[in-house]
Amino acid sequence: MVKEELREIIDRFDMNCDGSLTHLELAALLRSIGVKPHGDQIHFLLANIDSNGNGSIEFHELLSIIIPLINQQQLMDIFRSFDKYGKGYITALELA
Ligand SMILES: [Ca+2]
Ligand SMILES: [Ca+2]
Repeated sequence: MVKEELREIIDRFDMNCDGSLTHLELAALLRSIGVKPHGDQIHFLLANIDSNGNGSIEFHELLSIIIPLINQQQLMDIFRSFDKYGKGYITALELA
């Protein structure tokens, strides 16, 4: 359940649809949940999350860092912030 929601969130910010997040895409994701990291902090985060060292955040890398940090309720709140119509899923319109 949490995985699916996280997947939706990642897809939302994966601008070039390659299935992973660059530091720019990660920055956009963080800003959307109210975190405004500096460039240095983004690079620090990226270096910590990017366990295979390829310079971008794959889904499983984000999952491994997010799951211990965030409880399901917080994740649901993030998800709902995108789910403007309260249908329980994010429509193409909301992503536009
Ligand atoms: Ca991407
Ligand atoms: Ca990686």
